[in-house]
Amino acid sequence: MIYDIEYETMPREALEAIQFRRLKATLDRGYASVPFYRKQFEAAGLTPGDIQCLNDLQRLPFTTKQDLRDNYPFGMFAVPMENVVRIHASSGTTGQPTVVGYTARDVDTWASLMARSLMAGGATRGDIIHNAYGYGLFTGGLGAHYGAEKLGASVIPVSGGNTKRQVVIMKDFGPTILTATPSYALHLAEVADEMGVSFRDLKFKYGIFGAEPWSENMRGDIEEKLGLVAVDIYGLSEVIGPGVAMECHEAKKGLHIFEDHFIPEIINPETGEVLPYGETGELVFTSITKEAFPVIRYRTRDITSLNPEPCICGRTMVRMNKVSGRSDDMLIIRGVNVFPSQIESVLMEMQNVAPHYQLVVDREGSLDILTVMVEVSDAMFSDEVKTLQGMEAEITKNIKDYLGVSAKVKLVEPKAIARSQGKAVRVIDNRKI
Ligand code: DLL
Repeated sequence: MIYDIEYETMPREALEAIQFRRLKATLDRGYASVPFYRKQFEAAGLTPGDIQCLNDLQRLPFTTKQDLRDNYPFGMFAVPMENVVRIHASSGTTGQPTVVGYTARDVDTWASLMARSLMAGGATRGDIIHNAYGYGLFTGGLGAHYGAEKLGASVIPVSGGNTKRQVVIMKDFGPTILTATPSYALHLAEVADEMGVSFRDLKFKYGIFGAEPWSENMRGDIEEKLGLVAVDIYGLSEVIGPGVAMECHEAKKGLHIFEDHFIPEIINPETGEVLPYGETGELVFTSITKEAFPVIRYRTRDITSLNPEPCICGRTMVRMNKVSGRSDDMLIIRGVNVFPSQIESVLMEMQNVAPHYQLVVDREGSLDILTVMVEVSDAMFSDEVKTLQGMEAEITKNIKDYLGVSAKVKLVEPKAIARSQGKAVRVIDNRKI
């Protein structure tokens, strides 16, 4: 039994009434139990009682990743440790990791959200789910696992890595849904191919891919190579993990935010001003049902926009467009702002380019130099017409034409770029070393 599905198609007014009730409970909890949030209220000269409608949320200060770090490890928990049943942490590639906690009810809420996400992505209880998200402190593996069980599907808890064994399992067990990062899904297909197994002959119907940005063109490439329908799932540890927003397989156009649990806002990252629907900026979330780790106006650093238009699937929950990148992943190359996913879009438009690339940024004097390393496909070597130099020139021109950025393009042999078992490393920034 999946709870809460009725919220997905609720008229706006009814949903907002529920949101407000839940928001109030969250603010009371934060104020009473987390010294950081009490200070935030005090700094704004407010108490929870001053928040009298959903719009009043905008009167509260933001919470940043730095605030979570300052309260490392458990300072943001709103319940005593004896009520915390699970702890996860973000990888923390830069600085201290962020630690998040869950009560038993939080774990159950999350499982329901993931069950709803899997359903939106095409899964049913009759499916076998090959779950190749990493199990561990990362929320992907266990998040998808609990959701799959809640849905009543059969889950194979294979995690990331040991890729050849995964191919054997996929062949023998006949899973119908693949959950993985998009980059690892491509790697699975590549290894399958080396082993003489065609992904297209396997039983997969849907792939539920997320945890990293992937362009629309990458979706096309994955769908063709893997012979499945690819849908996008979004989430972050600080807010709950995967299952904050999910694309429906009917439209595949933006991710429905589970607004019965999270209130989204889009802000101008420089000024903090709240932007209207349709405008692009930084995504901010307030959780309204979490017990152990409530977040109030948490700045995700993810860049997107919100779309309130009705969806063909019938869900009334607002959609966020595909995340183009994180504000801290944005490269500024000689004054031009560029996200790795924009480069990816250009690359994926081209023939004979493999979906594996890496961006290297160096500084020469006061100039930033961007080198795009991209693998050519095996087919390139049998292509008599195009030379490698010709192709490099074409990619350079396309990047310049579409993004206005001058990049050096370096074609590399198939499989030259390291594969990842989780999130792909797209940028090597030598300027920071
Ligand atoms: O990546 C949770 C997750 C697991 C989501 C499995 C989807 C599937 P973190 O490790 O805390 O949590 O990383 C969160 O990853 O702020 C985004 O920058 C990025 N991200 C997550 N999903 C997407 C997506 C998990 N669908 C950070 N598209 C977020 C683009 C994504 N970026």
